[in-house]
Amino acid sequence: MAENPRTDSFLNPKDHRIGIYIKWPYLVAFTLLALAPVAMAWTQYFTMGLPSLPDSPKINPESFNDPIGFPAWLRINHFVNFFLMVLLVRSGLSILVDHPRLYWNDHCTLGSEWIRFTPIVVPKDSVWTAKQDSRYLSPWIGLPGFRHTVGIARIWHFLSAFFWFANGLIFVGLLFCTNQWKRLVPMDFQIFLDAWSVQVHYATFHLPVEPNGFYKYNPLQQLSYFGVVFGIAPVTFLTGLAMSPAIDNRFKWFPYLFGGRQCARSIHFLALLGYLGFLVPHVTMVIITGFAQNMNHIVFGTDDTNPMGMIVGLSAIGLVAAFCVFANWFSWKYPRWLQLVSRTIIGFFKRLFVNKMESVVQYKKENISPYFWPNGNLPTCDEWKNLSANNFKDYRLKVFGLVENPIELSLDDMEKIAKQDQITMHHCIQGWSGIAHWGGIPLQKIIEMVKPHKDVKTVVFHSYGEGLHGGEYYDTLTIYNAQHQLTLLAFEMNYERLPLLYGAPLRLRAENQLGFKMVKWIKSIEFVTSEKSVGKGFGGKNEDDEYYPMLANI
Ligand SMILES: Nc1nc2c(c(=O)[nH]1)N[C@H]1C(S)=C(S)[C@@H](COP(=O)(O)O)O[C@H]1N2
Ligand SMILES: [Mo]
Repeated sequence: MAENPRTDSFLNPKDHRIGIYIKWPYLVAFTLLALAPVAMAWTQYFTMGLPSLPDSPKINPESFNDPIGFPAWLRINHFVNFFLMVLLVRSGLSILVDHPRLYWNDHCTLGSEWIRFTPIVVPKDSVWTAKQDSRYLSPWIGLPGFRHTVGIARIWHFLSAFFWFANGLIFVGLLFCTNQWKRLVPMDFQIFLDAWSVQVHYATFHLPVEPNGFYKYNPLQQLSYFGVVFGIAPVTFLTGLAMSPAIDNRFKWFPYLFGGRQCARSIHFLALLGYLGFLVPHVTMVIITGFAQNMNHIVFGTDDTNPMGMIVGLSAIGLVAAFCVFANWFSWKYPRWLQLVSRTIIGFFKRLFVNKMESVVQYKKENISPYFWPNGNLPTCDEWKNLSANNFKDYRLKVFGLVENPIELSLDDMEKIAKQDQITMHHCIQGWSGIAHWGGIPLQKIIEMVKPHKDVKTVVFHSYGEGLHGGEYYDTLTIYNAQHQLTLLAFEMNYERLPLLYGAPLRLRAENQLGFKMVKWIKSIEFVTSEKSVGKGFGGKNEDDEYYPMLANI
């Protein structure tokens, strides 16, 4: 199980240069947005002077009705949140650079990205696959780092997202079960005006007299905490869900709450910038407004200047850093364990919500993407080349395994049996999407013809092509997913015979799954009782080698 992440086959692609290239209108817009509150503050300061602030009366704890100090649950919750956010950000960055481009359109058309994290401008006249385009980060930044695979990064991201969400629910729940909500929720309009006055002070380098955060936050502080908890956090969660193929192809409106699947991905990234934009001033203020006392507030729940809060707090941050080192090491050494742990924990969540979602969403002809990213390597075997030389006239799809009636079908046979057309959105695990028309035979028709045995649970799709690290590309569907209405063996794309690059003669479409399940260049289909008997037994070439999930619906 031990594998060396530095070996060549894992440093894929070899060229993994990173850079940040943002289109200038966006750079200008973001800069203006960031500078506007500063410029407005200076203007006000020069024209009207410093605004007055509400005074912070000396608080007498005996007669104080609002929350006093920070109870243990809140302090623990704050630390758990910090720990999980570190994992989320590090794994999230690894996922981001697996398709290092962000768009505001569903199609991911070449050149339409508003920001890219790669120096590479994709050539328009030669094949450039999404896998070639992927990047990976240094382990100082990314989790796991080095290995290009998005599989492990997603495992960390989803595991931490799962606990982060639970932690967030507990936080908000207890906030309202106690009187702690009074610290955060704005109760009158005056607080917005006061927050602005505080901003004028900060932006012009005037530190106002701070209230003691043990009893009360300053207005700007309160609003920014409120914005993070009740604004950015839910947006992060929802835009994360809006990238799921099962959810998007079940509820069309959902990703369009954010403008579509790629907008959701862009907003998910902007939310990260939002957190960082909060974190930097937050930590700065904690340090400059009385570091020792502030640390005691959040570490021990006490209100004094004893250095113990600093010592224990900084040690806890050290522990988080140590865990990051451990997480990278564990990811390289025992990726299979991670895959199995995430199957159990994330599998539980998926069983509750997404596993039974059947795709229904279809698009119109005018929605078809002008460009569709390709993935995978064209088959190199003679068998496929010979078939291709003859336009696949001699191609016979072999359907075998635990079935009553094994069959072989030519493309013409399939077309005569049944032809279904669908225009659907494809979701690649790397992050890109695209809309295309697919024409082919519903898999259900073939299942009816071959009559699988009662104990068949899994359908295997064998390809003429090879995986990234060599060996037959294959994948599996559960018999349940194989019978969906939109599960199709496609021999047409965009109203023409399936092009070679996109999987000729035959490819799978399973719209509630991620792209890697949709085997191209299909050679044969096998019915088995369990995925364990095929390949390394994890349900597909990518599941075997890249630790991808077997049920790929988020
Ligand atoms: N045989 C084979 N099928 C494959 C792959 C591959 O590498 N080999 N890549 C998968 C992945 S990761 C995706 S996203 C889709 C891409 O399909 P496209 O090339 O039509 O965009 O094909 C899937 N099917
Ligand atoms: Mo993919």
